[in-house]
Amino acid sequence: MKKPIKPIIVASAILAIAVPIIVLMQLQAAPDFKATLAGANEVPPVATQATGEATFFLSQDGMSLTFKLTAANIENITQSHIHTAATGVNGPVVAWLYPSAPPAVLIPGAFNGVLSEGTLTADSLRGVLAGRPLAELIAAIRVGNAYVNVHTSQRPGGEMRGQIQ
Ligand SMILES: [Cu+2]
Repeated sequence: MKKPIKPIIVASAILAIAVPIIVLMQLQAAPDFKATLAGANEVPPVATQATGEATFFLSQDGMSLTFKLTAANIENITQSHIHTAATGVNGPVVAWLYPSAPPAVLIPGAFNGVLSEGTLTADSLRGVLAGRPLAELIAAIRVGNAYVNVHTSQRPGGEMRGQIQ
């Protein structure tokens, strides 16, 4: 006759499985904001195979914005920024994503992968947001008034763009 399984063992086994899953879920939490980049989103639209994605995680205290920017099927990247403007409108640069500060730095030839990773703070803000709190950029993002774009040597005005949402 089998011994009954002790409840404490069952509880331990459940915890042993559940805790790592919960930790993993937190590590892979959905980003607070995301931008999907394509040539069609540029103003005017650009015919290109290039695609990209930017993800943003806002810190608990709202003082820093961690980002990761990937790009694919693109050539001769020179720079990437956050600009402020609504969909369909071009606006000024307010933060640099690649490189982290001017001047632009050409990556010759094809590029596929992580273009840039970093953390933006109030000190990262430029142009119309220079000297302003990070909360002003976050407010612009929340109302759909900010976008990421990637510039190339063949498309200096921007080869692909995505509104941050
Ligand atoms: Cu730009």
